[in-house]
Amino acid sequence: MSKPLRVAMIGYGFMGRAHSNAYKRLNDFFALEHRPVLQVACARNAEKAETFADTWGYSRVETDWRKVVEADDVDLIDICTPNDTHQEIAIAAAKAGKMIVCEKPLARTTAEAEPMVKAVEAAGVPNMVWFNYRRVPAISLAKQLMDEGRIGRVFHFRANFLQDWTISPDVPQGGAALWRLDVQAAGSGVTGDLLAHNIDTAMWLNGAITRVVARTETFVKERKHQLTGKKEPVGIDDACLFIAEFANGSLGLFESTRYARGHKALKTFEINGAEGSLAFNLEEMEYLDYFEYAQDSHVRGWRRIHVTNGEHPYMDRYWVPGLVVGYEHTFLNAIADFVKGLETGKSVQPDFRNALQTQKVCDAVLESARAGQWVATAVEL
Ligand code: SOE
Repeated sequence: MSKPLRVAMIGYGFMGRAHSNAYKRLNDFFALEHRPVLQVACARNAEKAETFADTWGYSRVETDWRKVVEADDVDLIDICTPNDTHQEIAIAAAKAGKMIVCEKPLARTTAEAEPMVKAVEAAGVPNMVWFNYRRVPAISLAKQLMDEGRIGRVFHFRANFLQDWTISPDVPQGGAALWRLDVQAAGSGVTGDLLAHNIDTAMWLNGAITRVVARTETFVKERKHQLTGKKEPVGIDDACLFIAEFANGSLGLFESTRYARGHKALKTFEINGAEGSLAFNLEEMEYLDYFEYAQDSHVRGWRRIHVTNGEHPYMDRYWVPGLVVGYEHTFLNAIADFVKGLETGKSVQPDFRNALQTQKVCDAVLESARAGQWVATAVEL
């Protein structure tokens, strides 16, 4: 007999779709006791909530999230709203004893995120932040190889997240779909939206980042705000570059921008160690590149691992070797791990406390860019 896991989705954008798809397909691929039930779709706009609920199969709609977190027919709250609303919803949901899965970044700032961590820990409710890229099978394989010590002492971690969708000064800021450009709603620009992913991956693979020095830029200084209809100053960082020191003595170099013409979601990393290197590129997400120094020198070279075998992370759940999975499966894998955590009693990572560490690095990066100097992160891993 399966146990229902009644889900309330708060928000209806791109991430609401990605998560809804994951709930719907979960039991098709993973053998789990719990079965997600799409119970409530919540949005302030009733028509949008209805359309979303009809499309994805939610049983009912609400326009007030406060009613949703208190509802008796809901077990799990999924927060897919703009960043400025995460804190209030998460704290209320924790107080109501609900499980919570929250879109990244956890909040706009560390100060905003800390009470969220306290609330879920005080309530003892299972919680997770959707840093989905950890669940790309090739990135999970990189984690396995790092944990096996395959590349030895790490010297360098290099990561990018490049996009190009905000180059035109005619792109407005604020409101539906464009809240990521509005500093009030988002908290920051590429730092919280894109670099947070790179930072999460980096600290998962290579340990704590201890200090950073950063430079940010806002190329378009004013944009029309969709809600006021007026041109308003742009408060977000359009681009951010930073250098990092890791606790293990390695050096990090990170770059993110929405002004890299031609790139839509070029998320990459390369790690160089004494015994080898690893490289990943989201545009070819089924591959992990691995250089192994221990091979005889006449055959030594980069090897491309097609991460589709049954022994690769998550891949035994999907197709036969050689056949790939995609972006949407990262969300399936994430919710599968969360549900497995419920069934084994082992909390899933990244939880709120772990995601708080990424938030601290983001804050230190933005502070360093303002101050023009190195800033310590106070990360606790
Ligand atoms: C922004 O364009 C965005 O959708 C991020 O918000 C997501 O977190 C990232 O995975 C893809 O890009």
